[in-house]
Amino acid sequence: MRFPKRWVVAALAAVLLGAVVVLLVRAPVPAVSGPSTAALTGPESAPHTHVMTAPSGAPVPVGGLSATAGGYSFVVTGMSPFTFHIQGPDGNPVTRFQLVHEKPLHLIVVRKDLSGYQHVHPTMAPDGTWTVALSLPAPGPYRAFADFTTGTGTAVVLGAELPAVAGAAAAPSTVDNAFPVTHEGTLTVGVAEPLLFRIGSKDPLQPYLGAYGHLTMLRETDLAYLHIHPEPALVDGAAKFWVAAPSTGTFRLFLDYQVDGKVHTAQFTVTVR
Ligand SMILES: [Cu+2]
Repeated sequence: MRFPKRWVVAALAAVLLGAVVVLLVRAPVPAVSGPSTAALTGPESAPHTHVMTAPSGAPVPVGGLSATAGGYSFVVTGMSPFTFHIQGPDGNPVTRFQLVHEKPLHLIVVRKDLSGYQHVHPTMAPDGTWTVALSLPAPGPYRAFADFTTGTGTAVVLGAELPAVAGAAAAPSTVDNAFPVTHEGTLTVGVAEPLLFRIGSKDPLQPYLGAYGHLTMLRETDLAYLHIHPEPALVDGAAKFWVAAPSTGTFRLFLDYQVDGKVHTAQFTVTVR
């Protein structure tokens, strides 16, 4: 019995599509306790999984585009030192946060031109006021991202614009390019693709804040924010991330990692077509 050729082609395509779907569904899921890639609508107990299982071309959520989202607001109250609080849906400062990657809140600061990246961990007073020393030399402005999970399990990323501080010391960036870092992989819109980072040091990568790397991805045009963690084990010595690009365009990637007890940051520019 002979089938028309186009039936055979269609059947083959269906089998291949099935295989792709199986591969996507089987893609390893990184630590589900990581900071969210931007869940801004309602409770989100399993950040990252929406990205990992996103069907081809599905929208990838980003965060940090506004200071208010999901009922939470990033309220800046001072610049020297930098102080702020997170206002909750009830109008009061939030005082309960979950530890995510060993910290209750991760603060990323970068100048609007994507230079001067800093990743710091402020401390919170009992009334919900967060404080950290930030050096923000002119010219600004800067953008600050507060990445946290509330005590009730809502993962949120809020972004606020900060002015430069008159007289602030130069060179605050934590990007040190201490070792050559190479990356392999091609990013695709809406599809989680592997991205491997290899550190050119004689010592191996060590866990830092519970992961073999912390990848912050910022879109050049509007500073849309994604934060991603790798697979829990190294792959042939490399940190393996699964990254779904939210759109085409140019992105700046900042990789925080630890070698020989010291934290370093490498940066990359990636174009998604
Ligand atoms: Cu952090």
